[in-house]
Amino acid sequence: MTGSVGRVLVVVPTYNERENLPIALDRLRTHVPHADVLVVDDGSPDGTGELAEKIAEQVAVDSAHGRIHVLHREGKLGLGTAYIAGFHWALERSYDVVVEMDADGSHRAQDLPTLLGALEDADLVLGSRWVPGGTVLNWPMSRHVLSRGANTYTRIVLGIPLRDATGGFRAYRATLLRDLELDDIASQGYCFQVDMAWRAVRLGARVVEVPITFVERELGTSKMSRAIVVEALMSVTRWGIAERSRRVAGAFRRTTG
Ligand SMILES: Nc1nc2c(ncn2[C@@H]2O[C@H](COP(=O)(O)OP(=O)(O)OP(=O)(O)O)[C@@H](O)[C@H]2O)c(=O)[nH]1
Ligand SMILES: [Mg+2]
Repeated sequence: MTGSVGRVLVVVPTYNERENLPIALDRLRTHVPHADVLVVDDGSPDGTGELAEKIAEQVAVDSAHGRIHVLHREGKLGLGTAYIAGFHWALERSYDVVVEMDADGSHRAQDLPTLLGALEDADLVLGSRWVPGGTVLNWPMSRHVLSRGANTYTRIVLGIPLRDATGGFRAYRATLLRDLELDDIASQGYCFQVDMAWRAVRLGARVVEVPITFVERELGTSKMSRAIVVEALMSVTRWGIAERSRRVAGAFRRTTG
């Protein structure tokens, strides 16, 4: 898409999303018709990758819309590395904006124009469930508590002013992605999202949050495990301790030096 923010690529990672992907792609074409899409599929056993190829071929004849591309990887290598592969793909092809978006219907394509609009005055726009106007549909109380708790913990431990650093619906300026050291990022899942946002804040990037409506998936199964949540909390704690030690060491050097 060439709009006021330039050419847009929406990266959609998939693992066994056969039922959801056609709906997600259709909605993207309705709400952001000129955006290109890259599906990053990890050899989904349910045939999501082949289905994505078929849809890509069908839409290729329609030159008025953006194109759909598919990147196939060997096996389930994780959400974080799927995004990193998608980011490299986008940067190699000189896109101006790269969007992260799940395939399972949780991230609504109709909210994407708002994210892209906000990018005019930002380097990274986070779709946020936990700012005024943001909301989550169809979650049990336990998920609300977990997500809000994890985000409050992250905000305090890392000292960053973000309400929803774990969310995965966001838009990056390519210039910011080029400045982040992508090959250095080993985090997965929610931790990947926090890692990226925190690196952006530390670089002095303009990070803003806009409210979104997050809809719990109705079809297919979740790939997020308890282990990924625990990894995220442990990493945030480790980063927080390291950051505080750095600040204390800096203050000590200033008073003694
Ligand atoms: N390529 C790739 N995609 C993945 C992998 N794990 C998850 N995904 C995709 O990443 C997106 C987010 O995964 P979900 O399982 O929905 O995670 P979640 O949204 O935290 O969990 P739910 O709220 O239960 O849906 C979906 O589009 C998945 O298909 C992976 O290892 N590789
Ligand atoms: Mg999901």
